[in-house]
Amino acid sequence: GAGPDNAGMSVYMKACAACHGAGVAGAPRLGDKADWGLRIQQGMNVLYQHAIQGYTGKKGVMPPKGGFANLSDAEVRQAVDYMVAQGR
Ligand code: HEB
Repeated sequence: GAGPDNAGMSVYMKACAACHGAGVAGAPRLGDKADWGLRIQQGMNVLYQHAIQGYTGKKGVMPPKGGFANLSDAEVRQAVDYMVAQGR
């Protein structure tokens, strides 16, 4: 049914899966608990900020909003929620 999880999944599929599906360019793969564990420990606010504003980490570059500047901050947060739920 409709809900935040599905909204997050659809944003993920559109804007994030190209890198996070296969782990392209150092991106943590969806569902890879080993890679997500320490990231999740940073807290959701850091993950949201990194996804919305972008950042350079040890493994590569996360572009702001995955390069989809048309996404709202709320949409990006929903995608992060979806990714974190798969990474726990
Ligand atoms: Fe990304 C990382 C989200 C898209 C690449 N990302 C990341 C993270 C998150 C995200 C949450 C983690 C952070 C931390 O750890 O702090 N993404 C996301 C989302 C999306 C995305 C939500 C959709 C919007 N990405 C993307 C893309 C790409 C990427 C498209 C490619 C181009 N990322 C990335 C990388 C990383 C990330 C490479 C890692 C960095 C380091 O080094 O850490």
